[in-house]
Amino acid sequence: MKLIIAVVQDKDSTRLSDGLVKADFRATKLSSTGGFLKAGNTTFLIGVDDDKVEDVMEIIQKNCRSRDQLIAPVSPMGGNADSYVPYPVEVEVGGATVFVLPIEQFHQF
Ligand code: 2BA
Repeated sequence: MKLIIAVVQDKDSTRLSDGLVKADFRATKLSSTGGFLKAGNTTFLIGVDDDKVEDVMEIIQKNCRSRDQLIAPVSPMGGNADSYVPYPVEVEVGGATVFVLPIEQFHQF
């Protein structure tokens, strides 16, 4: 068994959940925040049998797309000066960042 952790953009999260439910996969959605943009994103935890990992990858690829995002400079006043970016930055935010981890045990009580 594997645990798939997928960080996706909020805009794609409903479509991805619908795609997973439709294909009979179970998932948990967590609200998360990107460390770089400090913007909300969604993290999916999906537990699946090894032979289903590729099916889940296809669903993720089909439902999540990358977008360019322009980050406007924000004054550090009252905030953390370490994170201040003094000029607009355009970054391409990926459709999904996916980790696949081996699961030692799975229990449901
Ligand atoms: P963020 O950390 O907010 O990053 C958003 C996008 O900003 C990234 O898109 C990347 O294009 C850019 N970026 C991130 N760090 C950067 C840096 N130090 N310098 C320049 N540009 C940078 P993605 O790579 O597609 O990542 C989308 C989101 O996936 C990330 O949001 C983060 O929440 C998660 N993520 C990406 N890589 C990760 C990793 N190795 N471990 C954990 N989470 C990760």
